[in-house]
Amino acid sequence: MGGKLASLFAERGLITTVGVVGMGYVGIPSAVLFADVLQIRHVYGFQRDSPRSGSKIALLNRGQNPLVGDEPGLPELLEKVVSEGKFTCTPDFSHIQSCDAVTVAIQTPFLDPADLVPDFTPLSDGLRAVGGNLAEGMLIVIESTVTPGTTQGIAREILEEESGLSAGKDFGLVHAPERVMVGRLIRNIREHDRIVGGIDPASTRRAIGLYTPVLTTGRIIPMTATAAEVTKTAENTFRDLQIAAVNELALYCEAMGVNIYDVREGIASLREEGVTRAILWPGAGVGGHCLPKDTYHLERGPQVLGAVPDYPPGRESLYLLARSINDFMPVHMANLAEAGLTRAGRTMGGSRIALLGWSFIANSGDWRNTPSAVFLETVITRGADVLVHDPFVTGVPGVDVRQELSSVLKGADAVAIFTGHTQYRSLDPVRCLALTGSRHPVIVDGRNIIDPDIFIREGWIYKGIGRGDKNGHEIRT
Ligand code: SAJ
Repeated sequence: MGGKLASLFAERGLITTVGVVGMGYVGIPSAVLFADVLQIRHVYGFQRDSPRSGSKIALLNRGQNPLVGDEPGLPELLEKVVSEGKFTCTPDFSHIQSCDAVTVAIQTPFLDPADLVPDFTPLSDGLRAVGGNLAEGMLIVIESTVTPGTTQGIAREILEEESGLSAGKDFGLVHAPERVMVGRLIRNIREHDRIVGGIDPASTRRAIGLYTPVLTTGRIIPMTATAAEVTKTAENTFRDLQIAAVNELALYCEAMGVNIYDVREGIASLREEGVTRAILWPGAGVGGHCLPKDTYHLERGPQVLGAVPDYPPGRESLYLLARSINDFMPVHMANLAEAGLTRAGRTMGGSRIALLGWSFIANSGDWRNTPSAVFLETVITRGADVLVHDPFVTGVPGVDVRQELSSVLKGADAVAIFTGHTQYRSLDPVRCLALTGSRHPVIVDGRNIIDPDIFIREGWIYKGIGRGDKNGHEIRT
Protein backbone atom coordinates (compact mmCIF):
# COMPACT_ATOMS: atom_id res chain seq x y z
CA MET A 1 0.00 0.00 0.00
CA GLY A 2 2.57 2.58 1.15
CA GLY A 3 4.86 1.97 -1.90
CA LYS A 4 2.87 4.02 -4.38
CA LEU A 5 2.13 6.78 -1.90
CA ALA A 6 5.75 7.01 -0.78
CA SER A 7 6.87 7.40 -4.38
CA LEU A 8 4.20 10.03 -5.05
CA PHE A 9 5.52 12.00 -2.06
CA ALA A 10 9.10 11.52 -3.28
CA GLU A 11 8.11 12.83 -6.73
CA ARG A 12 6.59 15.92 -5.14
CA GLY A 13 9.70 16.46 -3.03
CA LEU A 14 9.67 18.86 -0.08
CA ILE A 15 6.35 20.37 1.04
CA THR A 16 6.50 23.96 -0.22
CA THR A 17 2.82 24.99 -0.43
CA VAL A 18 0.46 24.45 2.51
CA GLY A 19 -3.27 25.02 2.95
CA VAL A 20 -4.90 25.56 6.35
CA VAL A 21 -8.69 25.17 6.45
CA GLY A 22 -10.43 27.10 9.26
CA MET A 23 -9.10 30.51 10.35
CA GLY A 24 -9.77 30.23 14.10
CA TYR A 25 -7.78 29.85 17.33
CA VAL A 26 -5.97 26.82 15.84
CA GLY A 27 -5.83 27.59 12.09
CA ILE A 28 -4.48 31.16 12.25
CA PRO A 29 -1.40 30.48 14.44
CA SER A 30 -0.71 27.24 12.52
CA ALA A 31 -0.87 29.03 9.16
CA VAL A 32 1.51 31.82 10.13
CA LEU A 33 3.98 29.37 11.68
CA PHE A 34 3.97 27.27 8.49
CA ALA A 35 4.42 30.47 6.44
CA ASP A 36 7.43 31.39 8.58
CA VAL A 37 9.22 28.15 7.64
CA LEU A 38 12.02 28.85 5.13
CA GLN A 39 11.29 25.79 2.94
CA ILE A 40 7.62 26.71 2.63
CA ARG A 41 7.00 29.15 -0.22
CA HIS A 42 3.31 29.90 0.38
CA VAL A 43 0.46 29.22 2.79
CA TYR A 44 -3.23 29.63 1.95
CA GLY A 45 -5.61 30.18 4.84
CA PHE A 46 -9.05 28.96 3.77
CA GLN A 47 -12.04 30.66 5.37
CA ARG A 48 -15.67 30.53 4.18
CA ASP A 49 -16.94 34.06 3.45
CA SER A 50 -19.80 33.57 5.93
CA PRO A 51 -21.68 36.44 7.66
CA ARG A 52 -20.18 35.35 11.01
CA SER A 53 -16.53 34.84 9.98
CA GLY A 54 -16.05 36.34 6.50
CA SER A 55 -14.67 39.58 7.94
CA LYS A 56 -11.56 37.70 9.03
CA ILE A 57 -10.44 37.30 5.40
CA ALA A 58 -9.78 40.99 4.75
CA LEU A 59 -8.29 41.51 8.23
CA LEU A 60 -5.85 38.63 7.80
CA ASN A 61 -4.82 39.80 4.33
CA ARG A 62 -4.01 43.19 5.86
CA GLY A 63 -1.83 41.35 8.40
CA GLN A 64 -4.26 42.06 11.27
CA ASN A 65 -5.09 39.45 13.93
CA PRO A 66 -8.88 38.91 14.25
CA LEU A 67 -8.61 36.84 17.45
CA VAL A 68 -9.82 38.50 20.70
CA GLY A 69 -7.40 38.59 23.65
CA ASP A 70 -3.65 38.85 24.00
CA GLU A 71 -1.72 36.31 21.84
CA PRO A 72 2.03 36.87 22.36
CA GLY A 73 4.03 36.67 19.09
CA LEU A 74 1.04 36.19 16.79
CA PRO A 75 0.40 39.78 15.54
CA GLU A 76 4.06 40.33 14.67
CA LEU A 77 4.43 37.00 12.88
CA LEU A 78 1.20 37.54 10.93
CA GLU A 79 2.33 41.00 9.82
CA LYS A 80 5.71 39.55 8.80
CA VAL A 81 4.43 36.66 6.66
CA VAL A 82 1.78 38.84 4.99
CA SER A 83 4.32 41.56 4.16
CA GLU A 84 6.61 38.86 2.75
CA GLY A 85 3.72 37.67 0.57
CA LYS A 86 3.98 34.16 2.07
CA PHE A 87 0.45 34.02 3.48
CA THR A 88 -2.93 34.82 1.94
CA CYS A 89 -6.40 34.13 3.25
CA THR A 90 -9.07 33.19 0.72
CA PRO A 91 -12.58 31.69 0.47
CA ASP A 92 -11.58 30.16 -2.89
CA PHE A 93 -10.95 26.47 -2.18
CA SER A 94 -9.69 25.82 -5.72
CA HIS A 95 -6.29 27.00 -4.46
CA ILE A 96 -6.10 23.68 -2.63
CA GLN A 97 -5.08 22.15 -5.96
CA SER A 98 -1.71 23.92 -5.69
CA CYS A 99 -1.03 22.66 -2.14
CA ASP A 100 1.26 19.79 -1.15
CA ALA A 101 -0.32 19.50 2.29
CA VAL A 102 -3.62 20.69 3.75
CA THR A 103 -4.46 20.84 7.47
CA VAL A 104 -8.05 21.02 8.68
CA ALA A 105 -8.82 22.84 11.96
CA ILE A 106 -12.60 23.13 12.13
CA GLN A 107 -14.79 23.07 15.24
CA THR A 108 -16.34 19.71 16.24
CA PRO A 109 -19.03 20.59 18.80
CA PHE A 110 -21.70 18.24 20.10
CA LEU A 111 -25.31 18.64 19.07
CA ASP A 112 -26.62 16.41 21.87
CA PRO A 113 -24.14 15.19 24.51
CA ALA A 114 -26.84 13.05 26.11
CA ASP A 115 -27.06 10.86 23.01
CA LEU A 116 -23.41 11.39 22.11
CA VAL A 117 -24.38 12.98 18.76
CA PRO A 118 -21.63 15.29 17.46
CA ASP A 119 -22.23 18.07 14.94
CA PHE A 120 -19.79 17.10 12.20
CA THR A 121 -21.47 19.33 9.60
CA PRO A 122 -18.78 22.05 9.63
CA LEU A 123 -16.02 19.40 9.46
CA SER A 124 -17.77 17.42 6.70
CA ASP A 125 -18.35 20.60 4.66
CA GLY A 126 -14.68 21.49 5.01
CA LEU A 127 -13.56 17.98 4.01
CA ARG A 128 -15.89 18.04 0.99
CA ALA A 129 -14.34 21.30 -0.18
CA VAL A 130 -10.85 19.78 0.27
CA GLY A 131 -11.85 16.50 -1.38
CA GLY A 132 -13.23 18.33 -4.41
CA ASN A 133 -9.78 19.86 -5.03
CA LEU A 134 -7.61 16.94 -3.96
CA ALA A 135 -4.79 15.72 -6.22
CA GLU A 136 -2.49 12.69 -6.14
CA GLY A 137 0.45 12.95 -3.75
CA MET A 138 -1.20 15.42 -1.40
CA LEU A 139 -1.22 15.05 2.39
CA ILE A 140 -4.40 15.80 4.37
CA VAL A 141 -4.08 16.37 8.12
CA ILE A 142 -7.04 16.59 10.51
CA GLU A 143 -6.09 18.79 13.48
CA SER A 144 -9.64 19.09 14.85
CA THR A 145 -10.44 16.95 17.88
CA VAL A 146 -12.59 14.07 16.63
CA THR A 147 -14.22 10.88 17.86
CA PRO A 148 -11.80 7.94 17.63
CA GLY A 149 -12.39 6.21 14.28
CA THR A 150 -13.30 9.42 12.40
CA THR A 151 -10.07 9.80 10.38
CA GLN A 152 -10.17 6.21 9.10
CA GLY A 153 -13.98 6.46 8.90
CA ILE A 154 -16.09 9.39 7.68
CA ALA A 155 -13.15 11.67 6.93
CA ARG A 156 -11.59 9.12 4.62
CA GLU A 157 -14.95 8.32 3.03
CA ILE A 158 -15.75 11.95 2.27
CA LEU A 159 -12.29 12.67 0.82
CA GLU A 160 -12.34 9.52 -1.33
CA GLU A 161 -15.93 10.16 -2.47
CA GLU A 162 -15.22 13.77 -3.49
CA SER A 163 -11.84 13.09 -5.12
CA GLY A 164 -12.28 9.60 -6.55
CA LEU A 165 -8.82 8.89 -5.09
CA SER A 166 -7.83 6.39 -2.43
CA ALA A 167 -6.39 7.35 0.97
CA GLY A 168 -3.10 5.66 1.82
CA LYS A 169 -2.51 4.98 -1.89
CA ASP A 170 -3.10 8.20 -3.88
CA PHE A 171 -3.00 10.69 -0.99
CA GLY A 172 -1.88 10.71 2.61
CA LEU A 173 -4.22 11.06 5.57
CA VAL A 174 -3.22 11.85 9.13
CA HIS A 175 -4.67 12.93 12.48
CA ALA A 176 -2.34 15.39 14.25
CA PRO A 177 -4.48 16.98 16.97
CA GLU A 178 -4.07 20.57 18.05
CA ARG A 179 -3.01 21.13 21.69
CA VAL A 180 -3.33 24.88 22.04
CA MET A 181 -4.66 27.13 24.76
CA VAL A 182 -5.88 30.68 24.20
CA GLY A 183 -3.30 33.23 25.33
CA ARG A 184 -0.37 30.98 24.35
CA LEU A 185 -1.23 29.72 20.85
CA ILE A 186 2.14 30.29 19.15
CA ARG A 187 4.16 28.96 22.10
CA ASN A 188 1.97 25.85 22.43
CA ILE A 189 2.35 24.90 18.75
CA ARG A 190 6.11 25.36 18.90
CA GLU A 191 6.78 23.79 22.29
CA HIS A 192 4.18 21.06 22.86
CA ASP A 193 5.01 17.61 21.51
CA ARG A 194 3.06 16.92 18.32
CA ILE A 195 1.08 13.68 18.11
CA VAL A 196 1.19 12.47 14.48
CA GLY A 197 -1.10 9.56 13.59
CA GLY A 198 -1.16 8.44 9.96
CA ILE A 199 -3.54 5.87 8.45
CA ASP A 200 -0.32 4.33 7.08
CA PRO A 201 3.43 4.75 7.70
CA ALA A 202 4.03 6.83 4.52
CA SER A 203 1.40 9.35 5.60
CA THR A 204 2.94 9.53 9.09
CA ARG A 205 6.43 10.15 7.68
CA ARG A 206 5.13 12.87 5.34
CA ALA A 207 3.39 14.65 8.26
CA ILE A 208 6.54 14.44 10.36
CA GLY A 209 8.25 16.36 7.54
CA LEU A 210 5.48 18.97 7.67
CA TYR A 211 5.51 19.64 11.43
CA THR A 212 9.20 19.21 12.35
CA PRO A 213 10.28 22.65 10.99
CA VAL A 214 7.59 24.38 13.10
CA LEU A 215 8.59 22.77 16.40
CA THR A 216 11.18 24.41 18.68
CA THR A 217 11.26 22.29 21.86
CA GLY A 218 8.31 20.07 20.94
CA ARG A 219 9.03 16.49 19.76
CA ILE A 220 7.09 14.41 17.26
CA ILE A 221 5.26 11.41 18.75
CA PRO A 222 4.19 9.09 15.90
CA MET A 223 1.37 6.56 16.29
CA THR A 224 -1.67 5.28 14.38
CA ALA A 225 -4.50 7.63 13.45
CA THR A 226 -6.91 6.02 15.92
CA ALA A 227 -4.35 6.08 18.74
CA ALA A 228 -3.82 9.79 18.04
CA GLU A 229 -7.59 10.41 18.25
CA VAL A 230 -7.77 8.53 21.56
CA THR A 231 -4.72 10.41 22.90
CA LYS A 232 -6.27 13.79 22.24
CA THR A 233 -9.76 13.05 23.50
CA ALA A 234 -8.36 11.20 26.53
CA GLU A 235 -5.92 13.94 27.56
CA ASN A 236 -8.79 16.42 27.77
CA THR A 237 -11.06 13.88 29.41
CA PHE A 238 -8.40 13.22 32.05
CA ARG A 239 -8.02 16.94 32.68
CA ASP A 240 -11.79 17.26 33.04
CA LEU A 241 -11.75 14.27 35.40
CA GLN A 242 -8.98 15.80 37.52
CA ILE A 243 -10.95 19.05 37.73
CA ALA A 244 -14.11 17.12 38.69
CA ALA A 245 -12.18 15.29 41.41
CA VAL A 246 -11.04 18.53 43.04
CA ASN A 247 -14.47 20.14 42.52
CA GLU A 248 -16.12 17.24 44.35
CA LEU A 249 -13.54 17.59 47.11
CA ALA A 250 -14.33 21.31 47.29
CA LEU A 251 -18.03 20.54 47.76
CA TYR A 252 -17.14 18.11 50.54
CA CYS A 253 -14.82 20.67 52.19
CA GLU A 254 -17.61 23.27 52.21
CA ALA A 255 -19.89 20.74 53.91
CA MET A 256 -17.20 19.82 56.47
CA GLY A 257 -16.15 23.42 57.26
CA VAL A 258 -12.67 22.95 55.80
CA ASN A 259 -10.52 25.12 53.50
CA ILE A 260 -9.93 23.19 50.24
CA TYR A 261 -6.71 25.16 49.64
CA ASP A 262 -5.16 23.87 52.86
CA VAL A 263 -6.14 20.35 51.82
CA ARG A 264 -4.85 20.90 48.29
CA GLU A 265 -1.47 22.12 49.59
CA GLY A 266 -1.31 19.11 51.88
CA ILE A 267 -2.11 16.62 49.11
CA ALA A 268 0.30 18.29 46.68
CA SER A 269 3.10 18.01 49.26
CA LEU A 270 3.38 14.22 48.93
CA ARG A 271 6.17 13.97 46.37
CA GLU A 272 8.19 10.83 45.90
CA GLU A 273 9.50 8.60 43.10
CA GLY A 274 6.43 7.22 41.28
CA VAL A 275 4.01 9.26 43.38
CA THR A 276 2.64 12.20 41.42
CA ARG A 277 -0.10 14.45 42.79
CA ALA A 278 -1.44 16.43 39.84
CA ILE A 279 -4.25 18.03 41.81
CA LEU A 280 -5.85 20.84 39.83
CA TRP A 281 -7.99 23.83 40.92
CA PRO A 282 -11.65 23.83 41.95
CA GLY A 283 -13.83 26.53 40.46
CA ALA A 284 -17.06 27.93 39.09
CA GLY A 285 -17.13 25.53 36.15
CA VAL A 286 -15.42 24.20 33.06
CA GLY A 287 -15.84 26.04 29.79
CA GLY A 288 -14.09 26.42 26.47
CA HIS A 289 -14.31 24.59 23.19
CA CYS A 290 -12.52 21.48 24.39
CA LEU A 291 -13.09 20.01 27.85
CA PRO A 292 -16.91 20.32 27.84
CA LYS A 293 -17.12 18.11 24.72
CA ASP A 294 -14.02 15.96 24.25
CA THR A 295 -15.21 13.47 26.88
CA TYR A 296 -18.19 12.77 24.65
CA HIS A 297 -15.88 12.18 21.68
CA LEU A 298 -13.95 9.62 23.72
CA GLU A 299 -17.16 8.03 25.02
CA ARG A 300 -18.42 7.70 21.45
CA GLY A 301 -15.17 6.06 20.23
CA PRO A 302 -15.99 2.40 21.00
CA GLN A 303 -19.42 2.87 19.36
CA VAL A 304 -17.90 4.26 16.14
CA LEU A 305 -15.37 1.43 16.08
CA GLY A 306 -18.10 -1.15 16.77
CA ALA A 307 -16.51 -2.18 20.06
CA VAL A 308 -17.97 -2.68 23.56
CA PRO A 309 -15.53 -2.17 26.47
CA ASP A 310 -15.66 -4.70 29.29
CA TYR A 311 -17.08 -2.49 32.13
CA PRO A 312 -18.86 -2.99 35.51
CA PRO A 313 -22.50 -3.75 34.59
CA GLY A 314 -24.97 -0.86 35.04
CA ARG A 315 -22.31 1.56 36.27
CA GLU A 316 -22.09 5.03 34.76
CA SER A 317 -18.93 5.98 32.89
CA LEU A 318 -16.48 7.66 35.26
CA TYR A 319 -15.82 10.27 32.57
CA LEU A 320 -19.51 11.15 32.14
CA LEU A 321 -19.94 11.40 35.91
CA ALA A 322 -17.02 13.82 35.96
CA ARG A 323 -18.74 15.88 33.27
CA SER A 324 -21.89 16.13 35.37
CA ILE A 325 -19.91 17.29 38.42
CA ASN A 326 -18.17 20.04 36.43
CA ASP A 327 -21.48 21.03 34.78
CA PHE A 328 -22.97 21.35 38.27
CA MET A 329 -20.44 23.94 39.50
CA PRO A 330 -22.16 27.06 38.04
CA VAL A 331 -25.41 25.82 39.63
CA HIS A 332 -23.52 25.42 42.89
CA MET A 333 -22.41 29.05 42.50
CA ALA A 334 -26.10 29.99 42.28
CA ASN A 335 -26.78 27.96 45.44
CA LEU A 336 -23.96 29.78 47.24
CA ALA A 337 -25.32 33.15 46.11
CA GLU A 338 -28.80 32.17 47.34
CA ALA A 339 -27.40 31.00 50.69
CA GLY A 340 -25.56 34.28 51.04
CA LEU A 341 -28.65 36.32 50.20
CA THR A 342 -30.60 34.34 52.79
CA ARG A 343 -27.97 35.35 55.37
CA ALA A 344 -28.57 38.94 54.30
CA GLY A 345 -32.27 38.45 54.87
CA ARG A 346 -33.02 38.53 51.15
CA THR A 347 -34.39 36.09 48.60
CA MET A 348 -32.96 35.44 45.14
CA GLY A 349 -36.25 36.65 43.68
CA GLY A 350 -35.98 40.43 43.18
CA SER A 351 -32.29 40.58 44.05
CA ARG A 352 -29.76 42.23 41.75
CA ILE A 353 -26.67 40.16 40.93
CA ALA A 354 -23.43 41.45 39.40
CA LEU A 355 -21.84 38.64 37.36
CA LEU A 356 -18.12 39.28 36.94
CA GLY A 357 -16.51 37.40 34.02
CA TRP A 358 -18.14 36.04 30.86
CA SER A 359 -15.09 34.44 29.19
CA PHE A 360 -14.27 30.87 30.18
CA ILE A 361 -10.62 31.57 31.01
CA ALA A 362 -8.70 34.42 32.63
CA ASN A 363 -7.57 37.47 30.60
CA SER A 364 -9.08 36.19 27.35
CA GLY A 365 -12.12 37.17 25.29
CA ASP A 366 -13.03 33.54 24.54
CA TRP A 367 -16.50 32.75 25.95
CA ARG A 368 -17.19 29.43 24.18
CA ASN A 369 -19.30 27.17 26.45
CA THR A 370 -18.82 29.61 29.30
CA PRO A 371 -20.07 28.38 32.71
CA SER A 372 -21.30 31.95 33.31
CA ALA A 373 -24.18 31.30 30.91
CA VAL A 374 -25.46 28.42 33.06
CA PHE A 375 -25.28 30.59 36.18
CA LEU A 376 -27.09 33.45 34.42
CA GLU A 377 -29.92 31.18 33.32
CA THR A 378 -30.18 29.55 36.77
CA VAL A 379 -30.41 32.75 38.80
CA ILE A 380 -32.79 34.40 36.34
CA THR A 381 -35.02 31.36 36.63
CA ARG A 382 -34.93 31.90 40.39
CA GLY A 383 -36.09 35.50 39.92
CA ALA A 384 -32.91 37.54 40.08
CA ASP A 385 -31.90 40.51 37.90
CA VAL A 386 -28.38 40.23 36.54
CA LEU A 387 -25.82 42.62 35.09
CA VAL A 388 -22.74 41.13 33.46
CA HIS A 389 -19.20 42.55 33.30
CA ASP A 390 -16.17 41.36 31.33
CA PRO A 391 -13.25 43.56 30.23
CA PHE A 392 -12.48 41.38 27.19
CA VAL A 393 -15.90 40.30 25.87
CA THR A 394 -18.28 42.17 23.57
CA GLY A 395 -21.04 41.23 21.14
CA VAL A 396 -22.65 38.31 22.99
CA PRO A 397 -26.06 37.70 21.39
CA GLY A 398 -28.83 38.29 23.97
CA VAL A 399 -26.46 39.18 26.84
CA ASP A 400 -25.47 42.77 27.62
CA VAL A 401 -21.84 42.33 28.66
CA ARG A 402 -20.43 45.63 29.95
CA GLN A 403 -16.81 46.76 30.14
CA GLU A 404 -17.45 49.41 32.76
CA LEU A 405 -17.35 47.75 36.23
CA SER A 406 -18.94 50.34 38.55
CA SER A 407 -22.19 50.44 36.56
CA VAL A 408 -22.48 46.67 37.05
CA LEU A 409 -21.71 46.79 40.78
CA LYS A 410 -24.09 49.72 41.36
CA GLY A 411 -27.06 48.55 43.45
CA ALA A 412 -25.94 44.91 43.47
CA ASP A 413 -27.14 42.68 46.33
CA ALA A 414 -24.68 39.97 45.35
CA VAL A 415 -21.48 39.78 43.28
CA ALA A 416 -20.44 36.50 41.65
CA ILE A 417 -16.89 36.10 40.34
CA PHE A 418 -16.76 33.61 37.48
CA THR A 419 -13.48 34.33 35.67
CA GLY A 420 -10.02 34.91 37.15
CA HIS A 421 -9.32 38.14 35.24
CA THR A 422 -6.42 40.11 36.74
CA GLN A 423 -8.71 43.14 37.12
CA TYR A 424 -10.87 41.28 39.67
CA ARG A 425 -7.89 40.39 41.85
CA SER A 426 -7.70 44.00 43.02
CA LEU A 427 -11.38 44.56 43.78
CA ASP A 428 -11.57 47.13 46.59
CA PRO A 429 -14.04 45.90 49.26
CA VAL A 430 -14.77 49.44 50.53
CA ARG A 431 -15.33 51.07 47.14
CA CYS A 432 -17.35 48.10 45.86
CA LEU A 433 -19.47 48.09 49.02
CA ALA A 434 -20.25 51.78 48.50
CA LEU A 435 -21.29 51.09 44.92
CA THR A 436 -23.70 48.34 46.00
CA GLY A 437 -25.34 50.70 48.47
CA SER A 438 -26.06 47.68 50.63
CA ARG A 439 -24.88 47.16 54.26
CA HIS A 440 -24.21 43.44 53.77
CA PRO A 441 -23.83 42.60 50.09
CA VAL A 442 -22.88 39.05 49.17
CA ILE A 443 -19.71 38.11 47.29
CA VAL A 444 -19.30 34.63 45.81
CA ASP A 445 -15.75 33.84 44.71
CA GLY A 446 -15.73 31.14 42.04
CA ARG A 447 -11.97 31.37 41.36
CA ASN A 448 -10.46 32.02 44.81
CA ILE A 449 -9.06 35.37 43.71
CA ILE A 450 -10.14 37.63 46.58
CA ASP A 451 -9.09 37.58 50.22
CA PRO A 452 -12.24 36.66 52.18
CA ASP A 453 -11.03 38.34 55.40
CA ILE A 454 -10.70 41.85 53.96
CA PHE A 455 -14.21 41.63 52.49
CA ILE A 456 -15.75 40.12 55.62
CA ARG A 457 -14.12 42.88 57.70
CA GLU A 458 -15.99 45.51 55.65
CA GLY A 459 -19.36 43.81 56.20
CA TRP A 460 -19.59 41.62 53.10
CA ILE A 461 -21.18 38.17 53.30
CA TYR A 462 -18.59 35.89 51.75
CA LYS A 463 -19.04 32.57 49.96
CA GLY A 464 -16.24 30.71 48.19
CA ILE A 465 -15.87 27.42 46.33
CA GLY A 466 -14.27 24.99 48.75
CA ARG A 467 -14.07 27.57 51.56
CA GLY A 468 -15.91 25.68 54.29
CA ASP A 469 -13.65 27.52 56.73
CA LYS A 470 -15.19 30.90 55.77
CA ASN A 471 -18.65 30.29 54.28
CA GLY A 472 -20.34 30.40 57.70
CA HIS A 473 -18.39 33.39 58.98
CA GLU A 474 -19.78 35.85 61.50
CA ILE A 475 -21.33 38.86 59.75
CA ARG A 476 -19.58 42.10 60.77
CA THR A 477 -22.12 44.83 61.67
N1 SAJ B 1 -10.34 24.80 34.90
C1 SAJ B 1 -10.65 24.57 36.25
N2 SAJ B 1 -9.65 24.11 37.06
C2 SAJ B 1 -8.37 23.87 36.60
C3 SAJ B 1 -8.10 24.09 35.21
C4 SAJ B 1 -9.10 24.57 34.39
O1 SAJ B 1 -11.77 24.78 36.72
O2 SAJ B 1 -7.52 23.49 37.40
C5 SAJ B 1 -11.41 25.30 34.01
C6 SAJ B 1 -11.03 26.65 33.38
O3 SAJ B 1 -11.47 27.71 34.20
C7 SAJ B 1 -11.80 26.62 32.06
C8 SAJ B 1 -11.79 25.13 31.71
O4 SAJ B 1 -11.49 24.42 32.91
O5 SAJ B 1 -13.14 27.04 32.24
C9 SAJ B 1 -10.76 24.75 30.64
O6 SAJ B 1 -9.55 25.29 31.00
P1 SAJ B 1 -8.15 24.75 30.40
O7 SAJ B 1 -7.08 25.37 31.20
O8 SAJ B 1 -8.16 23.29 30.29
O9 SAJ B 1 -8.13 25.44 28.96
P2 SAJ B 1 -8.45 24.87 27.49
O10 SAJ B 1 -9.72 24.15 27.49
O11 SAJ B 1 -8.27 26.02 26.57
O12 SAJ B 1 -7.21 23.90 27.22
C10 SAJ B 1 -7.32 22.50 27.18
C11 SAJ B 1 -5.89 21.98 27.38
N3 SAJ B 1 -5.92 20.55 27.54
C12 SAJ B 1 -5.10 19.96 28.44
O13 SAJ B 1 -4.32 20.57 29.12
C13 SAJ B 1 -5.19 18.46 28.51
C14 SAJ B 1 -5.04 22.38 26.17
O14 SAJ B 1 -3.77 21.79 26.27
C15 SAJ B 1 -5.72 21.89 24.90
O15 SAJ B 1 -4.98 22.26 23.77
C16 SAJ B 1 -7.10 22.50 24.81
O16 SAJ B 1 -7.87 22.07 25.92
C17 SAJ B 1 -7.75 22.01 23.51
O17 SAJ B 1 -7.77 22.81 22.55
O18 SAJ B 1 -8.09 20.84 23.43
